[in-house]
Amino acid sequence: MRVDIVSIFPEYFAPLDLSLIGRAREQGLLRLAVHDLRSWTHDVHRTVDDTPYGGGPGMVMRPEPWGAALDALAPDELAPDGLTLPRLLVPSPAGVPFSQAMAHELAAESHLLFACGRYEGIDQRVLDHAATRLRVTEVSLGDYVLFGGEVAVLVILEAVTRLLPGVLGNAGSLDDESHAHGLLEAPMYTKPASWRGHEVPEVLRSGDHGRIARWRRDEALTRTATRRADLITALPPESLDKRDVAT
Ligand code: 6GU
Repeated sequence: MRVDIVSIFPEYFAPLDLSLIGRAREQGLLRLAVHDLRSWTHDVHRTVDDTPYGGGPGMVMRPEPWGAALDALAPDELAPDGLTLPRLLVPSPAGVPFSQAMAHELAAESHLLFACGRYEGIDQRVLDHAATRLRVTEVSLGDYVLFGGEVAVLVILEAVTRLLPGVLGNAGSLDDESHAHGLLEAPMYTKPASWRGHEVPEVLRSGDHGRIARWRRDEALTRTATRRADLITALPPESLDKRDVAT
């Protein structure tokens, strides 16, 4: 997968050299480049923002540097099949909610482009123009406001990279995790069996794989019901087994 990030703070992305994302890059599973938006400015002050039309507080990112950046990173040449248009992602608290389902969708793309806005956002015409030749998605991490899109891109890229084939050693760990089946994951334990007066639940030490699976499923259901009732409501009824609904 190819990933390009455009930001006025390229230094934010230093952590992408580390850990599993760093290794995915070394292995060539992820071809990632970070670009400074100001390299597409031409004035002596390298200006990227201006006051909003219509008034109001704050500044808005001017369209010209963004237009030049997107022209350079997603040239107009369409693949013959027309299916490999790059996907432009614009982090914004006004976007559609990011989710594990979207992470899977993005992990199947061949080219992701991230446009990090700051201030009150990017001039809307940048997105409107980009939409004439790219697939554009404004995406939000949740109902709170960050200074800019940089941290959101780190989050989204981490969620996507771990789904790329070859990145996780044990692909089985993708199967059980929170959100994989629309439920939160059951609690996990390791040695020692007793620690500061807290015991590992007996069932997990029983060796009875049927009982263990049942216990984990019940814990996942209870956790999800208490912490995220919205996820229970969204479960397809056929995903519940007989013992899930037994009284
Ligand atoms: Cl994706 N960007 C910004 N700037 N703020 C956010 C967000 C994204 N998601 C939640 N708040």
